[in-house]
Amino acid sequence: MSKTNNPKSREPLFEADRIYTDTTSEGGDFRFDAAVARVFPDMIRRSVPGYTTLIPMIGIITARFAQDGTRCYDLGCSLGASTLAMRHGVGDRDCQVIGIDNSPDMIERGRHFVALDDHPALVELRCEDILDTQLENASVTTLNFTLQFIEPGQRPELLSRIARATQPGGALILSEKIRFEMDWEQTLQTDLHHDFKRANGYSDLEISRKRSAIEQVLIPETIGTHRERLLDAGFDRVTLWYQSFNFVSLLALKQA
Ligand code: GEK
Repeated sequence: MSKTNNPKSREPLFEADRIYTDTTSEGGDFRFDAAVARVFPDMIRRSVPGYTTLIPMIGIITARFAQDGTRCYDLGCSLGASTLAMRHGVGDRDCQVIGIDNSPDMIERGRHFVALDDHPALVELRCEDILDTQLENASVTTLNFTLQFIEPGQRPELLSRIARATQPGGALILSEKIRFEMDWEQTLQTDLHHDFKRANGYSDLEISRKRSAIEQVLIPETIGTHRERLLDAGFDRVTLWYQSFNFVSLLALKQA
């Protein structure tokens, strides 16, 4: 696949991810800039095992927990794939769906995807830092592979703010790349993830260059750490609802 056309503008909506094929570029830490935003749908589908399954499931979970008269937040929404799944999950309930990302390139491109989706529920995309953004009256919040990019020391406060903003009976969907306590498990699951990337057409060089670029900015934690911190933050129950290799999604609930 190389390009997917946007029928309205004839501009490609996204391109194939070839970012780490260029061995002449200097490298440096991974950033959510214009080059990444341009290839993002292809990059995330080929890099995150189960991403294309997770997105529609976020719609199904939203449909169960969204409440009339509340907000549904998608924090770190990128191009709005999970935001749009939440929009469809909300159905005809009176909910406002708000996607937030601090990458202007993501938000700008995300607006095109939202415009192409004709579901009537209200969607707003905001270019803001989720560490500063005001959260209130939430029934469903999604952090789909976003918390991993937040500095670990800042994670407890963010999760507490989300829990405080969540109505009784509301939910947080938390998807993350994780690490494992046992060395053998960490090695095996990482190898399987790399096999997945290879099967999706990434070369060994691309895999190792991406790994070096991302390892300072994506800090994975164990499932145990996530569970404990969600409970400390003010959620009452946590269940693991999805796992594919070292990628998981947890559902944290506030009692009704
Ligand atoms: C999806 N949820 O397609 N404030 C706001 N946004 C942030 C911050 C921050 N402090 N830090 C990182 N981001 C999406 C995929 S990608 C996951 C999410 C990935 C944003 C960042 O700009 C990027 O768009 C997103 O979090 C993470 O379901 O690339 O692995």
